[in-house]
Amino acid sequence: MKEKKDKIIKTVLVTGATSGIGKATATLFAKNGYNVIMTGRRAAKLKELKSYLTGKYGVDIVSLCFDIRNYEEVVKAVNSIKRKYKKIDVLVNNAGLAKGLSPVHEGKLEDWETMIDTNIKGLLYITRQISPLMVEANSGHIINVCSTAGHEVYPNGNVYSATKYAVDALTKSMRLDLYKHNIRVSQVSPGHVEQTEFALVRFDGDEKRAKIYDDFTPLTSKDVADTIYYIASRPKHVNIQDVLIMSSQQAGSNFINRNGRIV
Ligand code: NDP
Ligand code: 8X3
Repeated sequence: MKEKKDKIIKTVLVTGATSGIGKATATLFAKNGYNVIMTGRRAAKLKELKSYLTGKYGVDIVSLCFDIRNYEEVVKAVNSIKRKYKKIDVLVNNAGLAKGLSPVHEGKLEDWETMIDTNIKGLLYITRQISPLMVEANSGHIINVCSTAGHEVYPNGNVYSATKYAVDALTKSMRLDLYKHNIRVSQVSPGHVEQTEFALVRFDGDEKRAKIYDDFTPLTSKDVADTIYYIASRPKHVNIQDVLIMSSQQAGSNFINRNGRIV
């Protein structure tokens, strides 16, 4: 007779789940039976996604509304879940953005601060709060969302690229700090991704400038979510360190075949 085993329910924390890659990732983990803690600044979007995922997949969904650039807000948010979630199995460090696309001599300081504070300091703030729980549990998996821009530069991408090079360095160094605690540290580095608000945010809501995917087919947010879930679902002895992924029409940051979308 087969022994009946209780199913172990895992918990994932996804930052920046109100749109794009984070939303697709939160949805995919919920679909696969994970309890999902998701974060972002837009309360209405979190509420809408929470009600959709709870209704559709019947898993526990917690939404935490805070600005990842503010360390006090990060600490408060993580403290609010610590009693219920002693163990976070997977942390997806996804919240991030690009602001502007200008040569360095014309760049806006405010844009630079926003990117550095969100993409580097925000990632560090949440990691500082969640990684001790993983060390205590002697298990866990951190998956950072980097970019092709973290591996090569392109004209006017200066500070955004610098923040993603920093993410790459943090992925590598966090792995050195944490592998002895049985914690995997991985990274996904996508090229252009649609079904996101990335371009709209980069160009300050200018819809015309944000139309950058009309003449080629980029990746979708689901393609990246699938990759993140694949990384998270490997057997415990396997750590995928980095996945550099681009659409078939992109060969590098500076090489895109813009001769029409794939039909
Ligand atoms: P979106 O703009 O669709 O999503 C960004 C997410 O980050 C949103 O949920 C947003 O939530 C959150 N976020 C931004 N700033 C903050 C903040 N200060 N505090 C809390 N949350 C914040 O873009 P993507 O899905 O494309 O971006 C996700 C990640 O993927 C980013 O790290 C980006 O650099 C990376 N990436 C994107 C690519 C692309 O072409 N789209 C390619 C390669 C990497 P809210 O606004 O509610 O706070
Ligand atoms: C987003 C991709 O090429 O716009 O990280 O920097 S790119």
